[in-house]
Amino acid sequence: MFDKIDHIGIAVSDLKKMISLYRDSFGLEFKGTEVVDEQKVEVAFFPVGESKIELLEPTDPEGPVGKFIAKKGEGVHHLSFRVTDIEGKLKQLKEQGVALIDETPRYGAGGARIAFLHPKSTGGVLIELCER
Ligand code: CMX
Repeated sequence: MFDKIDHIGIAVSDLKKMISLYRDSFGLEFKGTEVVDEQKVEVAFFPVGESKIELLEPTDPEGPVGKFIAKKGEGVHHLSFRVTDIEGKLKQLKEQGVALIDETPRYGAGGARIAFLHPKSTGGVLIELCER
């Protein structure tokens, strides 16, 4: 079903400060930032092995990450699994009774096609499927 962990998304309220932590203190390679209007976030990328850390700062308090920080504070926001045939995977998961947030994929950071599963059916973890 899933090939590998594509990235871990972490909600932050001060992207500049957290970029400095991950780049300067943790010594990770900083690959730049991107504003993803559709998700109302600015994302900073840090490859780690085969996966990435994505720091997510809300660009709008009413977006999903803005609401998350207001409710729960900063922290791990989602886990993204790399897949092939994202439509087929969504169909299989739906048939197995998993609640989908996205019935069809949309576009995320880096031009990836992404779709989310609802945390109510995944043990409280927001899971993203990601096809590149
Ligand atoms: N992880 C775990 N649980 C979460 C969550 C998260 N990231 N975000 C919200 N929830 C939980 C809430 O705690 C709440 O639980 P309770 O009902 O037990 O209180 C429930 O989900 C509903 O949350 P809400 O605050 O009322 O918010 P909404 O229902 O409006 O939205 C969600 C929740 C998950 C459907 C929405 O955030 C969403 O569609 N997320 C997908 C898109 C996204 O997160 N994009 C940002 C990153 C994009 C990128 O990587 O580029």
